[in-house]
Amino acid sequence: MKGRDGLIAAWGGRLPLGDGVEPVSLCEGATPLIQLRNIPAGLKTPVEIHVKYEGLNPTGSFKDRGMTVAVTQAVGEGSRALICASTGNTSASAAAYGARAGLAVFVLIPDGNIALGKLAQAIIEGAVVVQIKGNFDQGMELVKTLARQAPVTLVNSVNPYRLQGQKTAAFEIVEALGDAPDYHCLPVGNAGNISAYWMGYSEAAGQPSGCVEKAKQALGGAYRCDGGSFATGRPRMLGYQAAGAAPIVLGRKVEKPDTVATAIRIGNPQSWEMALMAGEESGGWFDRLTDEEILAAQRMLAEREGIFCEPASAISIAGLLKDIEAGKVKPGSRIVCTLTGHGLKDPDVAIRQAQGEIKTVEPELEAVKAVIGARLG
Ligand code: AN7
Repeated sequence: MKGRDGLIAAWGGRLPLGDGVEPVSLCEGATPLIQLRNIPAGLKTPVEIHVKYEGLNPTGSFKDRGMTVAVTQAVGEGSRALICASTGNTSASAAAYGARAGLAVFVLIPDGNIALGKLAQAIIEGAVVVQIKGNFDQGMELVKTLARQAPVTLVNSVNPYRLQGQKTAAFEIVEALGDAPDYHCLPVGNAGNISAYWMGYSEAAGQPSGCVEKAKQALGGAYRCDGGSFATGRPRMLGYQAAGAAPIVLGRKVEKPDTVATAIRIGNPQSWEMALMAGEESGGWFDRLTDEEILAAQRMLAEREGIFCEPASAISIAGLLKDIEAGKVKPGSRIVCTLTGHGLKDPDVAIRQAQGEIKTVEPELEAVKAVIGARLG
């Protein structure tokens, strides 16, 4: 299967790394595109929905796509240390790729607002974890300054190599479907991923985009996308934010962002401008969803399709279903939603959702039979 050896091996000709570079890889990418069956069957509007299950990357999120490219480049530049601010997944990915490359890794995380699985990953992979008594946006400002003053490479998505890696998800989708979908739905936090997908779709279709121009500016002569176009069109990009952390929807920074979807608890997105370009150029839009809507979608996906993603990822399904209901999505469309992170990242939220449903009984046949009878009737 193409991509089994990691995405630099698969897509190197479209990435800003020299020929013959030794990739720092954990065999990321080539994630499944799963067509939903039961959820679309229950809708009044006929649509085809696929999910790009990025939770199956090596550290359980899409961040690995960007990290393999950013860390490979960092090693090539002779860097000895990585730094990032993170709501969790970037830190887990930086810790893993840093360990693989033998680099020191420093991660700044918001105090008390990071999912347990992500914290476990950063710790076991040997990163120096610095909890700041503040939020992600404050951490982001700190690491941007630190990267200018100390010998550390910043691996947040303001590092242009990150988005180059992340754009490969769009390439994989075009390959899997034979062309671009009609709509692509994503959670939006720091807004890097929606920008990266739009770059990828634009390059795949050989069409111009402000996002590609930005990447060319940032990368200079290193920018590369060989091999020509292999799609005829591009999707409308739909970006969803949590109601308590919706700066792009509101058109202003949010000082104290808050949401159960801690991954996207971000009030000042670093790729704000590029995300707006992606929305405008594609004819897409942004919207916000409440925590209740996010959790309902997470649960629906798990119960009806057997797919477990983290809360932030479920917002893409929550937003899509709401927009289908509102008649904003053309009947007969083919849609892709990215499930950005694995459900196991955040066991606390999942278990809280299931509370009251765990039956405790005596270790006796009749007691267990009563539970079975109650469910099957
Ligand atoms: C599961 O890890 O920002 O809009 O520091 O973990 O590209 O930021 C995570 C973001 C969506 C939002 N889904 O993507 C971090 C971090 C999951 C995430 C997003 C994140 P961007």
